[in-house]
Amino acid sequence: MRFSATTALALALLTAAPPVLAGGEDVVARDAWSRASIGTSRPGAAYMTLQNNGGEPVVVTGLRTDLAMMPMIHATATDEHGVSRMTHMEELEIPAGEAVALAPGGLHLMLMDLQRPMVEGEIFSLTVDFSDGEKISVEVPILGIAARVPAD
Ligand SMILES: [Cu+2]
Repeated sequence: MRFSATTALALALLTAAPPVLAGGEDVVARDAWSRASIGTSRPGAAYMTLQNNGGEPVVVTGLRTDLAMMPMIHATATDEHGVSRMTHMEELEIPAGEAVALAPGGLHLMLMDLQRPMVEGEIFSLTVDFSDGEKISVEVPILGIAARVPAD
């Protein structure tokens, strides 16, 4: 009896103690979505807003998902001839107390090397890594193939 009570208490303490987080806990992802794909030959795209509720800037340094071998952050820019180009961003800073929107026509997550088709109605998990070692896990719903993604 005594042993099991102690064990139960230890387990309760383990599960109840919140990890002390800096960046990861201050940042929340909202409004995540993506679009269904035709097969896997072209990269997928995903969008979300990253809100930094903390008092320090945080920097996104990496993305991980089992859906794609190489998820990355792209920025879309349109030159003076109206030609849109996407550039890879190694890092993305989210200022203290601010939100950065990844949305069609601008910053977005590019899911390079899809491992399976993106099927409407399914949800995939994406882990966002921050420079301070923290991370958040985001559930991204896959919308219809006709969901508007004008710049991609
Ligand atoms: Cu892109």
